[in-house]
Amino acid sequence: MALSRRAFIGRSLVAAAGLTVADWLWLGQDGAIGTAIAQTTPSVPEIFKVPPLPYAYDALQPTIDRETMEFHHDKHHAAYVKNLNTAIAPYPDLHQKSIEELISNLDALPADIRTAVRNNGGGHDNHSLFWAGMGPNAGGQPTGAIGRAITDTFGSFEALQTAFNQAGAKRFGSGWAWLVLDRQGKLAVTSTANQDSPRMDGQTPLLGNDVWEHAYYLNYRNRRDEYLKQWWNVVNWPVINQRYEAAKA
Ligand code: MN3
Repeated sequence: MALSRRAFIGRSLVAAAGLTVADWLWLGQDGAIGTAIAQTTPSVPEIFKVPPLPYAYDALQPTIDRETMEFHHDKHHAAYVKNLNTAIAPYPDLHQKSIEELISNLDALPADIRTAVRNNGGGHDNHSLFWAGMGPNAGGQPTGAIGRAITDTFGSFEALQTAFNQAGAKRFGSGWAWLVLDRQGKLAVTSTANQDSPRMDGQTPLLGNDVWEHAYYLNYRNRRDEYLKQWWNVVNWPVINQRYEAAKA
């Protein structure tokens, strides 16, 4: 018995939407399927996940307000992860790779997903570093090996702050300010556009500040300079020091 036209179209749409047959049967009447597809997000495999914040949404107040943290972590970061997973879903060979491996060698990726991984893989890695590199009751002077390296390289912590804040302020449009370990194993201040990662240039990111407007606009409005200045109050130096020692090892 041949499938009716309705059944054929219905099954095709069910497959396209990632619905199960049971979902489709439950939908019932003609016409309901289109509405259901519009309301049902096709399932995206959870290859990468958004790491939970290691502190409460309001823990960084008054430097970063609760609402900014909620939207930034739960909406912005989640979108990068979902888009990254969607991009690599058709390529099982990529599913076991770390995010560092994926974005450190973009040329090795299939050409049709290179831009998506650059933007969304970069976004995932940058934000994961960002959350973990901040904390409540933080800030102050950098300690340990990173503290000594900062003094040796820049002359003082204040000189690093000045260079870093300038990098963030001068970044036109959206991007990041960074303290990195460069290819020669030396500390350096850089800036990247959009969600590009220092890893894409063979550098290791140690400390990054997000200067996209979504990171500060609710609280600081257009005053990016003020955000950059205040942000040092939430830098978690013990974590940054661990990254430095791991990168040097
Ligand atoms: Mn952001």
